[in-house]
Amino acid sequence: MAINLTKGQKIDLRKETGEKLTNFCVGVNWGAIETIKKGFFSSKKVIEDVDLDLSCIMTDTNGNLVDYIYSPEYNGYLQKNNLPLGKLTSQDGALRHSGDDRKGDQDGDDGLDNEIITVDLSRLDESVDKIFFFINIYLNQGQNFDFSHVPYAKIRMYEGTPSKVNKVFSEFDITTDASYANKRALILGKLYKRNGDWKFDAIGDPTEDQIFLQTITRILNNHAK
Ligand SMILES: [Ca+2]
Ligand SMILES: [Ca+2]
Repeated sequence: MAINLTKGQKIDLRKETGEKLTNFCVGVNWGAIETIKKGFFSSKKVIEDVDLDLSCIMTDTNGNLVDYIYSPEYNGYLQKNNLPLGKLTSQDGALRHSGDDRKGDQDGDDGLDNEIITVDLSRLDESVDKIFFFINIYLNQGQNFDFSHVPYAKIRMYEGTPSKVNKVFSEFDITTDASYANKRALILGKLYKRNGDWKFDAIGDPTEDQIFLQTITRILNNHAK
């Protein structure tokens, strides 16, 4: 049975067999916003794309940034501002992002995650002590919504690959919590090392950040030390 995570819950990365969980995926599944526009004679369904971005940063025991994964879609802006460019793979190859999904499920929940980070803890750089996962809503021009408008957004950790789910280890439902209204960023949780073992802490902290760079700064200041 998958563990249904609640905010602040800490779990060991151990399978039911007691074996350590070292290879898994962290995936986010979400849907586009559906609204019914009523006319005089008929109504029609209008679908609005929802672009969530899953990212992560790795820090060392002193809380300093070691590496990161965030979308290269923002490289134009990042380059202009002399900021590190986006990338989908960590330097050690231990973490890999499946790529940017800009729309969300268009036809109801397909049960598959729209953005996934594959994790292999055995390949991780020795200096990495914590890995923080977070998501940000990217608003296209003319859009204005927050997590409370997204029909569903769920995070899960599972064994398998981006295209095949073998066994779900834990799940975390984002949009059912009322505190996520008016929020466009969410610090999902952290993997952290304790006495050589990896654990997961479901932080579930929503924030008003407008862009992922603000979320990174917030994590480094408030969570990584
Ligand atoms: Ca996206
Ligand atoms: Ca999906």
